[in-house]
Amino acid sequence: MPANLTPEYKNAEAAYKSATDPRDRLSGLKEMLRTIPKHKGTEHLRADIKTRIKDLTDELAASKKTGVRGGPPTVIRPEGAAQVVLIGPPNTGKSALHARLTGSHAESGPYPFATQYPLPGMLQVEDVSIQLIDEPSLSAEHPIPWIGNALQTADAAAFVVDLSRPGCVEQTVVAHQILAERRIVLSGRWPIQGSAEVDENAVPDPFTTVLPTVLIANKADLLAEIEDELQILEELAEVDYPTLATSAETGQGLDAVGPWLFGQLGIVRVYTKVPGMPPDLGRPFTVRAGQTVGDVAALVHREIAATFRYARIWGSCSFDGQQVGKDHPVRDGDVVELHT
Ligand SMILES: Nc1nc2c(ncn2[C@@H]2O[C@H](COP(=O)(O)OP(=O)(O)OP(=O)(O)O)[C@@H](O)[C@H]2O)c(=O)[nH]1
Ligand SMILES: [Mg+2]
Repeated sequence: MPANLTPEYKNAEAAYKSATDPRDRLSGLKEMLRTIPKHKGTEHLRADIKTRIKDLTDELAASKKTGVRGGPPTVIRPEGAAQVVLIGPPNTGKSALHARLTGSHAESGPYPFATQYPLPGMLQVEDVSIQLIDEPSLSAEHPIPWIGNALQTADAAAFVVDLSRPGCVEQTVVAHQILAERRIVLSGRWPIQGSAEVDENAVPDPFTTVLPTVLIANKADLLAEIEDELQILEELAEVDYPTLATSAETGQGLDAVGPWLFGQLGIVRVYTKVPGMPPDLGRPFTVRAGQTVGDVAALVHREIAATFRYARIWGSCSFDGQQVGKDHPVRDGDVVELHT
């Protein structure tokens, strides 16, 4: 049945999805409930929203009672060109990878559950940074109540496995079950391949988070070759993600991770310039493949986006300095001069 959701509801849903503070999320949910059309087609969705409101209200009340909730934050504010979470079974080398890739001091040890809270770090790829977050392991023995929330802000996931370990398949299955319970769905499809077909009439599920996922076969130094083990994992655990082989121990494959993520996320760098001045090649603004001059303007300043008239662009156009409108898609490396 078509959901016939109104723009008002869609705005409320977008606000909820982009909010990281629990109180903002709660107001987003309440607004969703207020604006959702009430008919048979939205019955399940309304029930879901009500459950989420109740859960979040309880959670907020509990944290008030105990004062500030103890421990470091569990939701990390996105920074840089994209946020990618390192997840997976225990002891696969997520923290070791995080330390090698971002220069963090992520605690890594020959025992499981060394990581208790998310740890952010920045992975530098040329002149952009991708935020990598080291997460606690996903396992039945050590449930993490907040993990579903923590993954909501991510743009993508790196699912780290240790193929040399006998329990790898089972642990991978369990980790996926834990994610499914939290309605986190991992997908082998990345933004650069274009977004999946969306059925306009289908009832959307704002509480399911789909994360493009790369399988990182870490500890590659412990296996002569990974192909057979990988095939077994793919078949038995029913996973089908693009795969990168790495070793946090020897450094094998680590240089490929950043450029791979940059490409598959469809990160597009745009440099801005002021009329009559050379471009600012210091720090690019980043958008995603398919985004436009208008999206860049919105990143630069809300005011500029609101009063935008035209842009001059160097790079993706047929001639340098060509005048374009806000719907012109930008390409990696473009220089844009915004006129208001
Ligand atoms: N041989 C080898 N050992 C590794 C590699 N990566 C990590 N290790 C070792 O594996 C053990 C676990 O590494 P961690 O980085 O703590 O793994 P984790 O996935 O973060 O594990 P938890 O957060 O504790 O669940 C440590 O003893 C690391 O030194 C690798 O590529 N090769
Ligand atoms: Mg760890």
